[in-house]
Amino acid sequence: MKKNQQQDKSPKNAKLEDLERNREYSEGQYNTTDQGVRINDDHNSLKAGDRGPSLLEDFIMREKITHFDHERIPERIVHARGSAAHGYFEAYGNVGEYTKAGFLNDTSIKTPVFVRFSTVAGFRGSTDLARDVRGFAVKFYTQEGNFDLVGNNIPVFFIQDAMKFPDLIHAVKPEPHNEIPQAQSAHDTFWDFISLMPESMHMIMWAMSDRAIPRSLRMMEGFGVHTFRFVNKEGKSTFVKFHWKPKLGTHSVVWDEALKISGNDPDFHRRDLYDAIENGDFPEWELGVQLIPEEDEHKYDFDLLDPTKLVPEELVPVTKIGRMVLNRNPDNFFAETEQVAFHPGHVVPGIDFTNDPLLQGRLFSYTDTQLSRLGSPNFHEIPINRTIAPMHNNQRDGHMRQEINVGKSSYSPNTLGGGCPFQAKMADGGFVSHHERVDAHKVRARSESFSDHFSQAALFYESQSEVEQGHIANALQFELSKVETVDVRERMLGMLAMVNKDLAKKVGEGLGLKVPAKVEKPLNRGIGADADPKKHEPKPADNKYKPSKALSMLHNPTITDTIETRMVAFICGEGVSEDNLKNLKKALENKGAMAKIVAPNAGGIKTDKGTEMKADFTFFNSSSVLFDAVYVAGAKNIEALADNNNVKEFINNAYKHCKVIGFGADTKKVLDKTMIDNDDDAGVLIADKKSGDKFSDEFIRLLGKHRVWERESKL
Ligand code: HDD
Repeated sequence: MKKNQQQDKSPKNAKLEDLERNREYSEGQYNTTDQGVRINDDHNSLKAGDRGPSLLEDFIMREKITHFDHERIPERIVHARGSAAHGYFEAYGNVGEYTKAGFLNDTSIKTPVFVRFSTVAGFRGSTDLARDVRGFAVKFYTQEGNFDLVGNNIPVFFIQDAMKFPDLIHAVKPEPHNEIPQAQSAHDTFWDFISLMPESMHMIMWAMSDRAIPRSLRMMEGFGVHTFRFVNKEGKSTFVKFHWKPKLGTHSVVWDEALKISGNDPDFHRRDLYDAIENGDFPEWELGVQLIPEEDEHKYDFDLLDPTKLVPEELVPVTKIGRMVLNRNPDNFFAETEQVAFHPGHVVPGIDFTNDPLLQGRLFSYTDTQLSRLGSPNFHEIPINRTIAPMHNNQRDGHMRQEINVGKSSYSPNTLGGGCPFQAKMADGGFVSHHERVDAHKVRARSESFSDHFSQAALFYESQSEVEQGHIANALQFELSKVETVDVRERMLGMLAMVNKDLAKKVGEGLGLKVPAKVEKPLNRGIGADADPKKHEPKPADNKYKPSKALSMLHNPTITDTIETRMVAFICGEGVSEDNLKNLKKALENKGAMAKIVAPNAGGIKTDKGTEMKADFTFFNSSSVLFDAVYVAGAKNIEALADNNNVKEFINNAYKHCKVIGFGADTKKVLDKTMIDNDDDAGVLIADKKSGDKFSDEFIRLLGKHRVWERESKL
């Protein structure tokens, strides 16, 4: 059995079983052509003499090269860079009153899932640590058909109407004349567009926060973004917002670290997810919902249909309704991660749409894009996309059709096929769209109820801790400093001032610009030809919301102190004291963290007691940005270790990035050569022979806090 197959600990996963019929195992097999003919040599082409021309009749060479020539398909227009995993979802069975969806009610089923995380703007080969929104797309293979929850790690979006999506993406993608910059929003066209789109301001606060540089895909929240509907057996609908809450907490890196990770390991997030699953550290999330009765649709001072708004958790709490575990890596990146096709319009009975104009446009876009990306309307037959529910209809033919439909009728009504396939009544599980009454004129206009663009932006900013607010200001300074057009920078300062004057001032200082006294008008661009501009002029944020703890990663009440799966670099030289090593290593491992030996060279080291230790990393091929904390375990020649420039840089970076740094007994000489100038510095721990468990306990406590933020103001 292959290792991957052992990863799936759930007793039965119907989707993995379904995929088995397409898996190909070459072990112990002959190499053949695509036609199954055994090949005796595919190293040499067939030639007229060993120095002569190649022969056209060489079907083996022709086939091999032709296939190679056509290996690539278009990458996704957005979310091109992604990583995915298989797993399962288990319902808690507490939402029957609101939805009839079987997979959310039947607690005896483990519904298979395939989850793809992504960045938005970068190309397929771009770095994982780009400052960007992360896609969080979940395909549930339910017994009633596929349900796709195609969300992000941020609960709101840049724009209110899908019609603006091509403009947004054209603005953020590399500029068309020189295709620069890759996977970055820090350039003129993006900020030109944003500075003219007040509706984007709430999302901008999130996108400039540390949420856009996660520590791990396993440590991100996920959101369905739009308001959807639950529909129960009686046909009663309830508005619903979906949330994913990670078991490991929500954590991020800092910007300087993100830049350095991009150089050290552009696959940092992909590797982290893959390795965690290989190691049996299966990432887990709880699915939560905010439920809003239909009668309360107009109760709030924001519109539930506006995707630039969230429903504060203080107003409507999140109820946990199930959990998702990812426990198996894909066998083949292309076949699974690349070919998976998500669609917000893939819903099952019990879940329905609302009139959110962003959602409505998405319902068109996702099938359409697969037609050019995957090449045919038969993309649903690709193994990773096909449902595990029975599938019968009168759709026929098309490129690469796999299904062999038997019988002579492919139309309805028919008598020749016995009237099959039948229409399913609601009682038989047929999908019936929610009977919403719609009575209106056709207009091209934005609803007036969508026009408060700044209050929730202010709510987000003001809910952050001081540290997080500082990071938002720094991010905006960085991004806008890369914008060459001064007018755009100024327009952005005006827009930020509508959110929070202090923030605008701080950003302005970094840019050497004063916040303009007057905001450039109009602020009601894009409201639509049929709308009345007077009713759409947005006002500055009016602080009508109370700060919300749930919006801050540092204040979040669900924050956890776990150190599970955290990586600690143990800096060790030849002859390192085994006593220095083993206590902390054992204590960390007992709590589920990992100690990684970073040694002078790849050959490893011998301890003072002669034990040979394998090097996981070297001073030369790694950097502290790849770890959560650093422990200087020592070396026999402590002076040489202290004088090693790579070691100094390793520690200095960990210090700058507010990580816990521990020094083992007799290693203080190393500290003295670093930028740490005060031994009592927060998060710098120095052991002596008597420290014992106290040192490990404190190290673990601080690691559980993720970062030592007190240090940042000093830096
Ligand atoms: Fe989208 C992909 C999430 C608005 C058009 N989108 C895509 C993916 C995610 C999202 C996670 C990657 C799926 C995967 O892993 O394959 N998109 C969102 C969210 C949005 C959103 C949370 C707002 C709430 N998207 C949006 C709009 C449009 C699109 C308004 C078009 C009008 N999105 C697409 C697309 C993509 C896509 C072009 C590219 C690849 C694909 O669909 O399959 O159709």
